Amino acid sequence: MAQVLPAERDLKRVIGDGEGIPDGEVEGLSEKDLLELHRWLVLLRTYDERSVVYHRQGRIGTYAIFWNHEAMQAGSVYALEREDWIFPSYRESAIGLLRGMPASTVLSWWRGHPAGWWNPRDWNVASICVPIATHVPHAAGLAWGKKLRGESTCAIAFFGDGATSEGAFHEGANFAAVMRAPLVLFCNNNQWAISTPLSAQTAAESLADKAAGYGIPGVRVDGGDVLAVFEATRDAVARTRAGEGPTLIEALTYRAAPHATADDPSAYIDPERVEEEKRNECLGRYEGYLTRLGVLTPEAAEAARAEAVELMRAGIAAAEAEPPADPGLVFEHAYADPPPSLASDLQELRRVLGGDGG
Ligand SMILES: Cc1ncc(C[n+]2csc(CCOP(=O)(O)OP(=O)(O)O)c2C)c(N)n1
Ligand SMILES: [Mg+2]
Repeated sequence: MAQVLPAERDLKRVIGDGEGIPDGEVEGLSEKDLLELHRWLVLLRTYDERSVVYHRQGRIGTYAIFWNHEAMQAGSVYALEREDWIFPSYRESAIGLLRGMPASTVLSWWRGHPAGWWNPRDWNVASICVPIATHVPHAAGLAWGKKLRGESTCAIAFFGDGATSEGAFHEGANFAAVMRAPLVLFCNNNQWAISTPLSAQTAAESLADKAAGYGIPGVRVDGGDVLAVFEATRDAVARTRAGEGPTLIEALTYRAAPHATADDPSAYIDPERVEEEKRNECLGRYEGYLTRLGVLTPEAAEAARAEAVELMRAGIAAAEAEPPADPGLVFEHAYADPPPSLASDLQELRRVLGGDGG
């Protein structure tokens, strides 16, 4: 019979504030690990900030900003093995970079170019999921399949607070729990689903509480604390590998940027709360921790930034150097027997684009 563990009320934290709250430490992480985690955070932060600029320059399309979500992404992926599967939502679009995926691939995705669609098997990173929560059952199915094959690989699915109201979340979480599938359910609770606040999303006291309904553990972690996220995910991964099934991790943060480049949050968000969050953003917090520990020098931080900026410069250049895609691709793979109107639509599209399809 499923054992129902009580949801952990308190937020797990490792990083102190340099004043009254002391720094903790995570067992098993060497100095090299700590610096690699820093490099990952810088890579994601730089990717995000440069992407907003590229959007404004008209070089990528609408873009889902993940500023201040980096600790949740880097901390959790660092707890995985390379064979473990990642199921990202649009908020984790660049998570493949942490596995060595070229920046040009992700930038191409945001340019709507086919070069942005990778083979998930190449990176063990599933396609970026835009429909809310529909990837949770996919992740549950893959994880269950790995278990059936006797492999020790697990999967992690990333989704937002809003996603926990979706049927697909429920179906995926319930199925994975019943099958004891090796799945980590990672909720980035940034307290907004576009303009819908958490208070209008759920009557539950915490999202981690929902785990009790599935008979799995629910843990709450400070989503701005990369080390606490790492530790919570490492524990959840260990549970999956021990055959104990899924864990729901609720990583608490606050969205400090617009939902996406097409959003104007001034219509609904409290600007003071956003400013407070910005002052406490996750990369700065981690750099403070590493500096207090004597592990990070300003030169090393600058070198990590320079490396990431160069990666982005090369990435956007490579994405822009892709030859234009054939517009016919838009019409392919949707119908076994395409209706005749599609042929005339395609003809019209080619005409509008300049005859040669480009
Ligand atoms: C099935 C579905 N319904 C609605 C949308 C439109 N939509 C896009 S983002 C979003 C909010 C999701 O919020 P949350 O799950 O909290 O994730 P966050 O964007 O905050 O990371 C919605 C409703 C969608 N993409 N898919
Ligand atoms: Mg959200």
